[in-house]
Amino acid sequence: MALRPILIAPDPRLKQKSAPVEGPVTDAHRALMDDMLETMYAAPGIGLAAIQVGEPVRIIVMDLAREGEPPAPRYFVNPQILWASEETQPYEEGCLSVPEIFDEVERPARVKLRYRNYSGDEVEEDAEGLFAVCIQHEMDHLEGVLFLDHLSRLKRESALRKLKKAKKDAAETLQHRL
Ligand code: K1U
Ligand code: ZN
Repeated sequence: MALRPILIAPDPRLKQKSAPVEGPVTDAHRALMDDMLETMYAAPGIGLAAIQVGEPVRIIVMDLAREGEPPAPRYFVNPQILWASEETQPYEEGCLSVPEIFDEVERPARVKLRYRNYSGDEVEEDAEGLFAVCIQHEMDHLEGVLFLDHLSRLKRESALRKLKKAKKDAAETLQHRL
């Protein structure tokens, strides 16, 4: 297992659409999922899409266990939303690729999913609450969409300015140290 660097917006790779896993789920896919999970736990976060570590494939990892609960890793290969409720719910979202920015996004409250798991078995499952929020956020990453894209233009542009400044400051700090 290895920690992988997480891409930070506005990295253009985060805007690309990820390709489906063709054929069976292999040991190479499982090695990527293991790396992603380790990277997500270290961040720390509750979800991660493969494109956030630079791999444009339709793979997501997640762990929604609360503090003090045993780890509950989950793996989603080629996830699809089969149904979404008309009812929506707001949630204050964050993103490991958009550090230190949080804002409310409104999404369907419940979704029905189909995906393949770590073993490659096909699973159908209903999601609600934080699970529904997180899987929709992560599936947006597979389409090259960030939670910022759900916000008003004003909020999105202000967030992107903040991110660009933080990147510039970090590069300057690094240069002063060399
Ligand atoms: O970058 C990501 O896609 C992961 C993101 C997932 C997410 C969070 C909240 C709403 C929707 C999707 C995160 O994990 S951000 C960090 C976070 O939420 C968290 C970190 C530590 C403890 C608890 C939560
Ligand atoms: Zn995210």
